[in-house]
Amino acid sequence: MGSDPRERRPIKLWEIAEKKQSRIIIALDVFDNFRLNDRETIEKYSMLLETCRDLVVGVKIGLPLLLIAGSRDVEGLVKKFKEDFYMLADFKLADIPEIVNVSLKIIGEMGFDGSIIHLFQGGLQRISVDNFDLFGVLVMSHPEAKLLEENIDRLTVEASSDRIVGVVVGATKEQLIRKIRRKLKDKTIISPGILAQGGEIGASLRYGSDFEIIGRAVTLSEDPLTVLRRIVEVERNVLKK
Ligand code: BMP
Repeated sequence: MGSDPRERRPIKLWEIAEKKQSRIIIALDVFDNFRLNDRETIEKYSMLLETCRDLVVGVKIGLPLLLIAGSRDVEGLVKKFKEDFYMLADFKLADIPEIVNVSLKIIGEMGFDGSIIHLFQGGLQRISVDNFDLFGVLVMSHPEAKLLEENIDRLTVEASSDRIVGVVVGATKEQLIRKIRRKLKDKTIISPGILAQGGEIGASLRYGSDFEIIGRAVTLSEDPLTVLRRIVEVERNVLKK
């Protein structure tokens, strides 16, 4: 696989990135200070996605939104926006292959394009990935994620499976991004931890990551569009160099 984004997997993610000239995946989480009920939270995010249609490539949805809004409303949100965004389920699955397969089937039926799973449990060869993308967690962004880092070489071998299209590597661990980029040349690296966790905008892209995952800096902002425009501008300048 070369450096031409059109050749890279997941195809839909890279096609949207090319079209929008952006590398942002937005994380839709839920926080106490929203002071919204479940339905209002979905409506808030629906409005946010309408507003940032041209700037954001992917949408990452995790357990907090699923648990508060319920699977039916999350499915509605996913299906409403899946033409414009790459929809990524982040339930960090880690179970026996039979249960992972059942979970992935349901996640796929909800309209998601891909899913994040853990790698440490093994059994990837028994996971079915027909028309569905899997991202493996390699390095987490929080400082305490030592067990993963101590086993990075073994997890990287696991991630090299053809069932895995991409890996999560924290934006706060720049040297590890560089190391993993060298080892997993054809995998898409997505990096959370920008701004709210201390990662500098665009820095992970400089070290070899492909997409930056951004949550609170946008979702808790009074002016998300201005924040997103600034991030896209910085990222474009990094990628030009
Ligand atoms: P924020 O930009 O608000 O810190 O959000 C980061 C998002 O990325 C959250 O949804 C979190 O679950 C996710 N994430 C992370 O922060 N670090 C990881 O190592 C893996 C993640 O999925």
